Amino acid sequence: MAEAFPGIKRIAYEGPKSKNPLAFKHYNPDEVVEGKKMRDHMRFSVVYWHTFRNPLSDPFGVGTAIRPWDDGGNSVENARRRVRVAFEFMEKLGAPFYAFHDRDVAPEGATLAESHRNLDAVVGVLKEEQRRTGIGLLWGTACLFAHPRYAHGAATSCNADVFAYAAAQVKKAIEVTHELGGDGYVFWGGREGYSTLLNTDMRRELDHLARFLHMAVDYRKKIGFRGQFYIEPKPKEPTKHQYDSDAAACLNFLREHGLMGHLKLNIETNHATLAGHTMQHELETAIAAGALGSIDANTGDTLIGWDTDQFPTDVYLTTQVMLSILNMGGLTTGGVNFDAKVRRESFEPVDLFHAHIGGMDAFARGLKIAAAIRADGRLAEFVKGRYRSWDTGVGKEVESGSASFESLEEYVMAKGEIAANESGRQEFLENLINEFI
Ligand code: XUL
Ligand code: CO
Repeated sequence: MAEAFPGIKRIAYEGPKSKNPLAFKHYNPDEVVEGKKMRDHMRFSVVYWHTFRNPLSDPFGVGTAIRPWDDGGNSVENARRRVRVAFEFMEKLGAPFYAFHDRDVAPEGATLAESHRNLDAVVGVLKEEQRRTGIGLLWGTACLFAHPRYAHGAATSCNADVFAYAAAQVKKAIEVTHELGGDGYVFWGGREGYSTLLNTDMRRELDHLARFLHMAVDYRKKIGFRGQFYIEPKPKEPTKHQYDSDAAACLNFLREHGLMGHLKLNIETNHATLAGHTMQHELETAIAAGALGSIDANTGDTLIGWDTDQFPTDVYLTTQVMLSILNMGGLTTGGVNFDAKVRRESFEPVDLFHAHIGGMDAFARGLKIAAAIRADGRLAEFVKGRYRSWDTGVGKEVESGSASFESLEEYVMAKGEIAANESGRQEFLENLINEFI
């Protein structure tokens, strides 16, 4: 097969002074930061859906993407050819991982059996290309939102037959993820939510969703799939309210239904901001529960209120993300997965390279800056010092559980009014961060 990206060689690290748009200025995979290679810190992953299946259409117009290798048809042959192109791209980019939905890689058939067969026919090529290149599957997932059968949701559909169909589809998607040695499997609740509560039995739908996830956990054990399960929060779009609206809602759901420990969270920046939170807030919420697994790296647009899935280029953002990840002790099964798409106006194949190189460089800078902030130590020291009243005396008694309302009343009666609070020093800390950016 002829090269799909002729003239583009393996993207090399050329350093910050390079003016070559097809080179990394900051991402140097073998460079060691805090005792670990950059490639292992980030575990970059390319998404199949946006990078190889998105025609770049929008609600006002058809796709603009120029993809000479793709005949635009829905044949298995086209799907198999596309795999070769995807791996050429990822190999040239130097991305160690990728992620897919079942229906991104292979066409849906007229029956479930035909869809399974189509998937198997493409998985064979994926396997071959993984072996040839050493590129691994970060996670697999099932598309439970595109087909009309999922109009009312999948696991939360009012129609039990749809629930069954979704279960059968996910069963197969977990099997192929396992077959491809995937490090994880994602549950993003596509249409698991509602458009109006007038027609919705919320209690019942949530119970069904929990039952679905328990079945997935049981099946994963049964077939010996050891990859990590993730749930991906998103507040709205396509439905008005998605049940997995944010990290806190997901954690509450997992706890309520006995699923904590079975699933971690896959946090996406644009979903965080749609939920009215910062990415850092969502990460810290997940980390506090010991449940941050992976991230979908992208960004929204402050002036557009939907999931624009843009490539991350804001170094302040990537610094915050990497600071949280380093403080947590790093990613293990998870990675920095570019759930991002080029703009409709960026329709040439080379734009796919520019986009990913930019995202990888932005994260490499974020990593280096976060490591420098940690080495400096002033930020962590400030936060630790701010809570020092909890390390001894009455604070320690509260934290250890030995204090009560009575003991605290006695303490305050003897002590009198609070002597002094200290400044939170927000501006001082903001300036401190900027010293490193
Ligand atoms: C949708 C989204 C999904 C998930 C995987 O907004 O983020 O692509 O990441 O289903
Ligand atoms: Co995502």
